[in-house]
Amino acid sequence: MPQVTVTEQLLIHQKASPMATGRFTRLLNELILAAKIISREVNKAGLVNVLGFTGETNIQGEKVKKLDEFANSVLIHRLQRSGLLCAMSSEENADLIEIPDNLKQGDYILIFDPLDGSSNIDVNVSIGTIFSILRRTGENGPVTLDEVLQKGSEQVAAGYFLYGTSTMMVYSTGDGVHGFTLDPSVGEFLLSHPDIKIPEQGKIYSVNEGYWDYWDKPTREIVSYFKSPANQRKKPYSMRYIGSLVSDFHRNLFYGGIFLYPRDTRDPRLASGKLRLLCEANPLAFIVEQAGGLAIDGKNRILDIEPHELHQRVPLFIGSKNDVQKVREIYGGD
Ligand code: P6P
Repeated sequence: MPQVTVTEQLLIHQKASPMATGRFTRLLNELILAAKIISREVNKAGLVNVLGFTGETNIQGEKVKKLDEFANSVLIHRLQRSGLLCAMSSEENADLIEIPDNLKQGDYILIFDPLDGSSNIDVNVSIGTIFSILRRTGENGPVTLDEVLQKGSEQVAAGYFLYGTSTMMVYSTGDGVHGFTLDPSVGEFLLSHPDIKIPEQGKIYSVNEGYWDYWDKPTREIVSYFKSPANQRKKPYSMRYIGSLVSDFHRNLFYGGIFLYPRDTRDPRLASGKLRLLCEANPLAFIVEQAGGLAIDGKNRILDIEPHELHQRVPLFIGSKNDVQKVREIYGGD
């Protein structure tokens, strides 16, 4: 059976959209090229001097690893010159990344985490690039921050690249979720997982139980629920936690389950949790809902949250519908 490349898939989607101009297709192709460049570096990280730290820290107060910096600069350099964006926001950059005046502007806004899970880089654990695409709300001229601070439900597309045992691209444009696997021998992403659906009920929960003492009572009740075989289930869930959001999310997307990153009291900056709304929670929430799952902050749908700042953090409960509903029930949501 002839393999479908992601480029062919994008063209099929473009032909099906009467208003399509081809700009969106070109934007995703630029992202794909950037991901191939990042994948090449990630896959030889152990062999060249890209491991270790640059010595700087990013807006999140996290030590920046050389591959983080490399991935961030590849994405910014390529996408700034695409002529398709009017602004970008990266998890690594404090402020909005504008398009220099000497470069052509477009109508799209790209928000990304260049290399999520980077704390795992030096030990060969899967990491990934997460992206979210919005359309500007204003007509033209300099982009305002308000145009970027849109609810996740406004995303025109979202997805991630996973640099693991193979490099995968999983994305949605609002018409289901599709997975592509990079065939390095031809340098193409080939359709490997069409129309992905997450099981309604999982058997895995993913949370860093090391923070138990910092959680409030309902959060402990939630985690205890998934640990206990007594709750109308034959056996307890399995706990799987890689410490790389993209990897934990990707496994649960296929096997079913729930990923939890609750707020905790160990650090005032984490009062709303550790994960970022715009570049992590929103894109993955878009994907999981398209795959039949749910994503909430404990009570509210992630995609309904009105952002008020670029690096806003949010508690995240994401995965199989029935498991996330259980979280909402215990937190007292509707
Ligand atoms: P913790 C990686 O730094 C990250 O942002 C996510 O990829 C991951 O899920 C989370 O942090 C892990 O955080 O506090 O459990 O180490």
